[in-house]
Amino acid sequence: MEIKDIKNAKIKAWVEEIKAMCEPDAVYVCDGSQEEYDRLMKKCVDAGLATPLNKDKKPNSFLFRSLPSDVARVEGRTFISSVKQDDAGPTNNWIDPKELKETMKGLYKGCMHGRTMYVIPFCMGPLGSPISKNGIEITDSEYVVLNMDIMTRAGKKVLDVIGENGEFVPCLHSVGKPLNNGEKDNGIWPCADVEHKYISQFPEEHLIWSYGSGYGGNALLGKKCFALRIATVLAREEGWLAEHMLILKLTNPKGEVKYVTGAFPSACGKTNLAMLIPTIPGWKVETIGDDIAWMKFGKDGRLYAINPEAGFFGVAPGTSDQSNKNALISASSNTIFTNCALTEDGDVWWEGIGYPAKGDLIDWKGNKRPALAKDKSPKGEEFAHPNARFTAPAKQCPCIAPEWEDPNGVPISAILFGGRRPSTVPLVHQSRDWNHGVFLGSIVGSEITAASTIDASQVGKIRRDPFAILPFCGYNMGDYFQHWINIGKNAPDQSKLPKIFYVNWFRKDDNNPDLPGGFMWPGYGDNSRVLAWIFDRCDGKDNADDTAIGFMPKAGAINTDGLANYYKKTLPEITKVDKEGWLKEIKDIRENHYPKFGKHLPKELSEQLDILEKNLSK
Ligand code: GTP
Ligand code: SPV
Ligand code: MN
Repeated sequence: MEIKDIKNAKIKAWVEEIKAMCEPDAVYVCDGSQEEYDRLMKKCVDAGLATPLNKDKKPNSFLFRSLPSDVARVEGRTFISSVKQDDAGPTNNWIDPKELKETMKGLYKGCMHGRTMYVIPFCMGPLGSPISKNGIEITDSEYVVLNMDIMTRAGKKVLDVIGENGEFVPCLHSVGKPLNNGEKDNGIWPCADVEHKYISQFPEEHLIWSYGSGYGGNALLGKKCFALRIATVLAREEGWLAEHMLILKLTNPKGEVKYVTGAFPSACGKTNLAMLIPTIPGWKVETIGDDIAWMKFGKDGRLYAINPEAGFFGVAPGTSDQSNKNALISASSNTIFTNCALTEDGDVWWEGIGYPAKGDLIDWKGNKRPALAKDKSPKGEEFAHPNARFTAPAKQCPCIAPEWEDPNGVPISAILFGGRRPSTVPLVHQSRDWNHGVFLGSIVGSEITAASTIDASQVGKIRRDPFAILPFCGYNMGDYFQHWINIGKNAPDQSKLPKIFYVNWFRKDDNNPDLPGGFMWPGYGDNSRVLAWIFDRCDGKDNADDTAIGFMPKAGAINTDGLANYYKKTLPEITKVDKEGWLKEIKDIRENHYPKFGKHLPKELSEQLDILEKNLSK
């Protein structure tokens, strides 16, 4: 389609304005058809940017390789450009919007020379849902168009929904690599140097400008930029929640159903939990979403969640038949792979795929190397980048719940928080009430993973990542805590609020040679044992002890049937209160974490910290 096919005057004017600034060779409005997808993919293959995979192994699937400077989100180059710095808060990078726009306009000027400018109308959430929101992404990257086609509902149908007067969030993206004088990409992933990358959100205008990166959340602007950074702002204005959470449907052996959301930081197990295959008989998990949840109160006073996305942008390494078979099946056709290794027979491979590769591999940097006899590689020598990803349509997931596109969403019974904590935080504990739950969310910490940094030396260090939304909150995190407190306070019916839990699959004991990876809990499918306890807690079952830190499983309340003996031995250790550890935790929260928020820290949270300290000293 062309600009003249756009009926909405506001969209048309904006597209014309960007065209004049970026000076593309051509402008194309995406209709979202299969023909368009195939044509753009062919363009990528012809430019040497995409490799078609073997049709017998991965039908209609393609591999892209990016550059080492463009393998993950760039938090240091991500900005919340609010009018006042105080509104961006202590955890976001801030530049005055006037200054940032001047800088970025300088970069955008003529940045699409030699390229086509694509206009992608997209919807976050099921079309026609009262919770969904529309956006228009302008980009000069075919890779982005192709990924947005899988990750969102995109194309002409969304222009029809927006109509002549509907609202939309304008999202501008350029890879920041103009092609002058007939220059070609020649198989090299286009992007700008790190210091010229800008992932900018203008919260007052509900506007996104991204420049210089073609990767993931930096470039697929519906995801982190819109569905979290801008949506957190909208959610606060409108009284709902936009969260970095998976959504799953849990069915017990009696056929009773509960829906659960979970906020874990990047690469900490959301996709895995959302698609889990329970190891305890009779239980079933189905997927609603694996990364983002938008939640609003329904007429019945319960909190309802939708998944604003239509696909999975999932971490490839570590995904195997054993760990996440459903993700592998989701990505077995019609999938885009990024930074995975390529096998001799035209399939993809990554560390932790469950089997060694044969012969030579082309690694994610494009180098041919003989495969190792195992499915692990030394750090820094991986064949697939640790943040290699698959982009797969959600509808291909074998365990997608039939109601995953229900425009009204699903009613949430439990909210989980979690992260990679090698010590202190137990396998599971439950908050006493809503505010205690908000406290638990506010203190989430985790080891840094390859998803959140392009600097490998940072990986493994522990940092606080409140609500797992640290890199994705579009306003002052202290005010975000207050918003969560207010949601509880103003809930239409307090008794119908979801119960809040803190889980940790990642306790470690490196001195126990029995434990694979040093993990004291098997994780993955065995997390169903914890989900079952949580399910029963939501029904008020008497299966918990009231401890200093909250409700914890009574001895024997976690089903251990079929669990390896060495895990039965570690279980008491990871289900008790580590008093020393928590006292250190309190000291760190009091001295380093909470003071950052100054007057924006809700008094309810300092009260919770005092209560915890008092409980522990009893
Ligand atoms: P983002 O897409 O970055 O937001 O990540 P995510 O939270 O969806 O993480 P994902 O489920 O893709 O998991 C990332 C990594 O954690 C993978 O390498 C998994 O193998 C590993 N992982 C997931 N669940 C578990 C678990 O229960 N135990 C252990 N030890 N590792 C896990
Ligand atoms: C994350 O980092 O949390 C992701 C991947 O889900 S990205 O979309 O690149 O942010
Ligand atoms: Mn994520």
